[in-house]
Formats: sequence, C-alpha cells, structure tokens
Amino acid sequence: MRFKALWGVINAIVLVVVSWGAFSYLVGVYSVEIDEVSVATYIVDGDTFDVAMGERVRLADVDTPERGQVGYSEASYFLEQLIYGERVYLDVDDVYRYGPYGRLICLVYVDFNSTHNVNVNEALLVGDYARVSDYDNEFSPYGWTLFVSKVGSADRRRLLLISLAVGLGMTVVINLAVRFIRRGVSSCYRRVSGGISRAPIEHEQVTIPGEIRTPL
Ligand SMILES: [Ca+2]
Ligand SMILES: [Ca+2]
Repeated sequence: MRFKALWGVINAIVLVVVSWGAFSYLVGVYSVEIDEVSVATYIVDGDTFDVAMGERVRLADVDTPERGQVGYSEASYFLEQLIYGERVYLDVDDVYRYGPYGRLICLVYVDFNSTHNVNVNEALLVGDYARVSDYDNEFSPYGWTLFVSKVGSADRRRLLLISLAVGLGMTVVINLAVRFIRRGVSSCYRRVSGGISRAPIEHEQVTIPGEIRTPL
C-alpha cells in the first residue's frame, strides 16, 4: 500500500515535470523573444529609427546605404512604409544591448496579420534594401524568416494539450518499463528459488569406517 502511494506521487511528478518541460520548449520554438514594445515615431534612415519609449533603435546585423549613397532614399522609404506610426516589437541584443552612439541593437517585428508578424530586419534583406553585416551580438541573420508566428492564447492552450499528452505518454512508458523489469526480476527470482528447492541433494558416498564389515 505504501509503495502504491509512493508510486502515485512519482507518477504525478513525472507528469508535471515532463509536461512543463515540453510546454516551455514548444512555446520557445513557436514564439520569438520580445524584450520591449513601443511605437516607431521617427525614421532616421534605412536601418535606424526612434521609438516612443525614448530610444534610438539600430536594426541588428543589417546595413543600408548611408546618406548620399545609392539606395539610401529607397531603404529609408521602405522602412517608413513598414513601421512608421506602427507598434514595433523589439528583441533587444542580450549581449551588449547598446551599440555605438547609444543605439539599442534590435531585431524588430511589426504586425502583419492576426497570426503573424514580419521580421523587419529580414524584410530589408529580402527587398534588397540592405546587406547582411553579422556583428557580434545574440542574433544570426542566417536563421531569420520573413514571417514569424504569434503565439496567442488559443495556441498556448493547444501547446499545453500537446505537452500534457507528451507527459502522459512518458508516464505510461515509464510504468510499462517498470512493470516489465519487475516481471523479469520476479520470474528470475522464482526460477532461482525453485531451482534451489528442487535441486537434488547429491550425497557423497561416505563409508564410515566403523560400519565396514569385515567378512567372516
Ligand atoms: Ca533579446
Ligand atoms: Ca550577429
């Protein structure tokens, strides 16, 4: 009875730990990191803009033409069309946070529709308004996608159900494995103990000197 109660507690712990681990992993996979949310209030050039929270943002790992260079106006106009006056989601560089000139180094997202955001840095590259400059920071431009999924509350519920299913599956597998091992151990034990009890006791033929009868 004591073992059954203990085993029930172990099952509950496995279910919670595995489900929570799976949920954290899935949410991490299906969502992007967002450190700050603000509104773009001023476009400086193709890769720099100001936000309402009082910071100047430099788009991470991309370079657009400087003032006077070919493509400067096009890049600035593209960025303006994409984010000016819009709510922007900032993934701020966790390594240095600020770059030269005190600008926040960010991967920036803006709303696209109810289910997806646009990666602004990647949009500049895809539109050929910028080139890659992979600086030392938390970002790698080679893994970016243009659209990223928003994880809403409905998605979270779906991910939670999947995680619970993973947790239950793991609990069942562990129970089956333990049952299999216990059966194996007990059948081994039965074989060994039965063997011992059934083993014929072989006696050596001992001749007791006193019992040797001398022929008459
Ligand atoms: Ca970050
Ligand atoms: Ca980088």
